[in-house]
Parts: sequence; C-alpha cells; structure tokens
Amino acid sequence: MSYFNREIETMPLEKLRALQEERLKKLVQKVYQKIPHYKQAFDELGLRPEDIRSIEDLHKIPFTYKVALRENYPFGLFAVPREEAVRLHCSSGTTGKPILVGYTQNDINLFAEVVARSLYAAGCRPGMLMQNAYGYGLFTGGLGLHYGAEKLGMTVLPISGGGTEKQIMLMQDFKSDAICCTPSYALTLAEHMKQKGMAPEEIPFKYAVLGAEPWTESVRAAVESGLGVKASNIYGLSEIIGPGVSQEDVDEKGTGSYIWEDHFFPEIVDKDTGAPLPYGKEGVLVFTTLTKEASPVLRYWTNDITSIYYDRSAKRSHIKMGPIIGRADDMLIIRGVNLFHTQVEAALDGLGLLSNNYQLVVSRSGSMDEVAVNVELDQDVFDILIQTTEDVLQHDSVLNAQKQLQHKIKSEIGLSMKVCIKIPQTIDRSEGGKLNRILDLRK
Ligand code: DLL
Repeated sequence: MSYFNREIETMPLEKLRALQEERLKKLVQKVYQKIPHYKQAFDELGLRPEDIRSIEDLHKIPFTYKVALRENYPFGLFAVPREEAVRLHCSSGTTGKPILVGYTQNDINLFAEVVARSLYAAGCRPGMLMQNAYGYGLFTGGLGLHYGAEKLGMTVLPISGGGTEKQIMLMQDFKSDAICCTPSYALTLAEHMKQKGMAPEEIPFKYAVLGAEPWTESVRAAVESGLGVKASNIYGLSEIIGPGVSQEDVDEKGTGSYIWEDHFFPEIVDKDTGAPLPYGKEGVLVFTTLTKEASPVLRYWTNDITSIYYDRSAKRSHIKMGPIIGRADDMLIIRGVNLFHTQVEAALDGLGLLSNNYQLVVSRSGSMDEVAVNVELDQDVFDILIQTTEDVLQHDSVLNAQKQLQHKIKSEIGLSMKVCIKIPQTIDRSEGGKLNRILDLRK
C-alpha cells in the first residue's frame, strides 16, 4: 500500500478548515461532558461548548498545561474508561511522576496512520527495511515508529536503541534501507562506523528519520555525509500522540515540517501573554488534538518554541513548522541574559575539533548563576591524538579549542562560561538515548 494520502495531504485550505471545525466542535462537546477538568475550566469562564463555533473561537478556550496532566494523574484526563484504552505510554516528567497518555484502538490506528504518512514523506516506501533504533517501552518513539512503518508496508527490525556493534552487523546482513533514531544516536553511529574504517557507501541506509530532540543543519550535514543518507526531521510529543505530529519532506529539507493538521491543530502564542501570534512569528507551539479518543487535549501548551507558516510552493497543503529553537521552560536567565542551549550549539559550529555532544551545567555561586559547558571531543580527533599523547585533554590543540569556544560564546551570546572538553561518549545520556542539554544544579 502506498501511503501518500493525496485527498487529505493536498486538501484545499477551505475544506481543511471545515473539517477541522467540524472535529473541533465535536471534541469540545465531548471533553466538556467527559472530563471534569475541562468542565470546570469552561464553567469558571462562563464558556459553553456551543460558544465554540469555529476555529476563530479557539482562543476563548484556556490552555492545558503540563501541570494539569500531573494533577489529574493517572487517569483523570481520560475521556474514556481506562478499560477502553488498549495501550498506555509515559513520558518522563521533570518530577518523580511521569506524564501518562492512553490510546483506544482508534487512537492506535491514528498514531500508525500519521507515522506512516510521515515515513512516506521521509522517503520510505513499502517493502523497505526499517531499522528502528528508537527506544521501545514507555517512550512513544519505539512502538510509534514500529506501527507506522508496518502500516506503510515496511519490514521493521525492532532493534531499539544502543548496541552499536549489533546495529552495524544487522544493518549490513539485512541491508536495512532506513534507520530511525535520535540525531545524537545517528551521530554516534556515524562516528563509530568511521572508526571501523567503513565508508558511507558501505552503509546500506538511504534514509534517516531523526527526532525526539532538537537538532540543527550542521547535525544534518554530519549525519548525511557520515551515513550516506537523506536525513529528515520527525517531531512529536507524547501528550499529543507521540512521533508523527509533524514531519519534514525529504525533498523539501530545511523548509519546515508538515503538521498533520487534520488531526493536530497548531497555534503559536506569545510565551508571556498567551496571545495568538501571526504565521511566521516565533512563540510557544500549542496543539489541540482534533480526533483523539482516550487522551484528548485542548490547546496544550507544549513549551516548544518555533513558528508555523504555509508554504505555497510545497507538495502538500498542510501547515509547516520550523525547527524547535528552544523550550519556553528551558529558557535560562543567566545574569539577566536569556539563554537557549541551542545558542551554545550555534557557537560550536565551525570549531572542528569538537563534536555536537554538549551539555550546559548551571550552578549558583553565592547569588550569581554560572554556566559551564561540557562538550565532547570529536571521535576522530580523539583517535588521532591518543596515538601521540596519553593526556589528550591537555594537548595544545584541545586547550586551544577550549579557549576559542569560550571566546566565541562570550562574543556571540554575551555570557562568560567555563568550557570543559570531555572524552567522547562521557557525558551521561538518559534512558531513551537523549542527551540532556541542561543540567540545572540550582534546583
Ligand atoms: O520525543 C516523541 C518522538 C519520538 C518524536 C520519536 C520524534 C521521534 P516526548 O518524549 O514526549 O516525545 O518528548 C517530546 O521532545 O516537546 C520536544 O521538546 C522534543 N522533540 C521531539 N521531537 C523533536 C524534534 C517524543 N524533531 C518533546 N525536534 C517535544 C526538536 C523535538 N525537539
């Protein structure tokens, strides 16, 4: 089965709006009746479900914040009895309790459909072999990509994350056509294979579907050249469904990722006032799930900062989103300066000796906040240097790179940060293989 859903994906905008409105009205009635949290939120404002007649009325509805998911943990925000959910997923919260989301059978079908659409846009086709290196388990990445790839008609290798040697052996034995994983794991794989003396032509992958964490064009360039693939972005979050909320088309790289807006209605709002912002302006991404049954959300405040816009020259009619440039809640204010970790990533660009694997460590000394940057040395550079010295980190070229980065950060961001160069693969990764970009020791 081919999975380019022409009718939906190229639907004229007026028709798409009509579909969204019809779905929104039903959704609002349903959550008002089924979920006490929403009934209370509406009642407090004197808002009735009938007041939401069109997309233009959406702004009247209050936002749903992550804290509502915490307060109603575990099943309080379900719109169906728990027994009707066929699956549960969790995403790690910043506190001890996770965020829980449920899926009915229809939700699972929807999840598979939007991921299948995404994989098709990423270049994958029925019959190709997908090496799925996202973590399986409570995380939505593994099973989400798995069901979507099967729905598209691919052969799925559910290898999960890690085990790099085995990943390499099986990709060669089975001639895997595509890999899906985090961008940082794709970089790790590329580094590892280079170390083994494998040329990109010897790697069977043609496509890499990367997401679950922010990444940049320089990471794309490194993955594409290192693995000999076309790499595209997949975005999503557990609260909305998981991966497959949006996806970049492999032939339209760098122009943004299509949001499957027949199911997930996006808005961009001001991070301080919550006021809706026009297309193209950066702000907080907010989603309303138009068709989900078990865990629907109205105006969910993702905390992800990006912009949305229509691309009239694109293949599909759906709206696109730019890369995630930061998180509203991850924004650090250091000695009065607003700081996103992606700014440090940008400063790393062009400093040849260093990798993209970095972490900001925020601490407090007296009343002053301090930021230190830990960044891993590039694997190749490390391999060369270790042949001549035992103490690679004290090598002149490394000390020089450290000074250069410190200087660049100061001049580009306006903050003095201590820079600490690390041996490759020594900064801690979390369970899903994600590199936690900020370690805040002040909390
Ligand atoms: O990370 C779902 C996913 C799995 C997406 C596999 C793509 C691939 P959560 O664990 O709930 O879900 O984390 C969601 O991760 O709000 C973003 O901050 C970040 N994120 C996810 N995809 C991207 C991306 C999955 N492509 C949170 N670019 C989101 C930037 C991303 N950030």
